[in-house]
Amino acid sequence: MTELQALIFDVDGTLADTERDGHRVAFNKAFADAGLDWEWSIARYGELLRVTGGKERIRQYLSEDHPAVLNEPGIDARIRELHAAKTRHYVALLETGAIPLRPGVRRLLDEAEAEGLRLAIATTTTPENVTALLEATLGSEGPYRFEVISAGDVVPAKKPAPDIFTHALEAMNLPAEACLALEDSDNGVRSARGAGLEVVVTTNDYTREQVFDGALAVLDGFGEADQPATVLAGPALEGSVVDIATLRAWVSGAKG
Ligand code: XBP
Ligand code: MG
Repeated sequence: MTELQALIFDVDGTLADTERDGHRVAFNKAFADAGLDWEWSIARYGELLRVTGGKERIRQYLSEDHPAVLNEPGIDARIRELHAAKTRHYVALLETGAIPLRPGVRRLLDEAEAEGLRLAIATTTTPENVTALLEATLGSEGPYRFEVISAGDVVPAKKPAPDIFTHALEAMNLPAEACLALEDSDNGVRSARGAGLEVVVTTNDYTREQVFDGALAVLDGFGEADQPATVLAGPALEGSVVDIATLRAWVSGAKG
């Protein structure tokens, strides 16, 4: 049986709760800067999260709420500019330290490294955003703890397509059987499963009601001693947190 050798983390919603108070706020600031009266409420943003990728999300919003704008000349460049402004706002927001890692993430990263597991990232978001989050939460060395950071437009088809996980696997030169994906969304699970990976899900407010077909386990978080994790679907948890021994047991259980 192939032993677990690496963890591949999603970023938004998995490492940190970035969507509602991070990305959404940054999109709205970019719209306001541009003199637009577009404003994404918490609920509306939840609907728009069906589409991954910020530029793709703006385009989806326009198709639903301002279809005529999509036909204006230069719209592609305009979306790119709005998105670049959004990225600047998002990075500035992260630099204030406003968005922490989710409970248990730092512990799991430390344990994984102590056990010699390799770490990677597979995310839809823009590379600058990943660097900014990891530096703000883990310090200047944060990004270097991940051997591979597969992010954003490096692949043309974003999640739920499998491409970004396949990209990370190829960069690590590891087979899917030797890795485990950590995700928070149905789009992420479909992407990871499409790349042949087992997946463990930690849900958040935007993803709690989603269906995670094919996931090994679904929890409300990785848990900390003072914030026990709850299993929402899958095998029972021994103890109150998800640790590397738990992940290894679940992966080998799935392989039979
Ligand atoms: C994250 C996303 C991204 C972010 C915004 O999905 O869908 O679009 O919301 O990032 P996942 P950009 O967690 O599945 O990777 O604006 O930089 O695209
Ligand atoms: Mg996510």
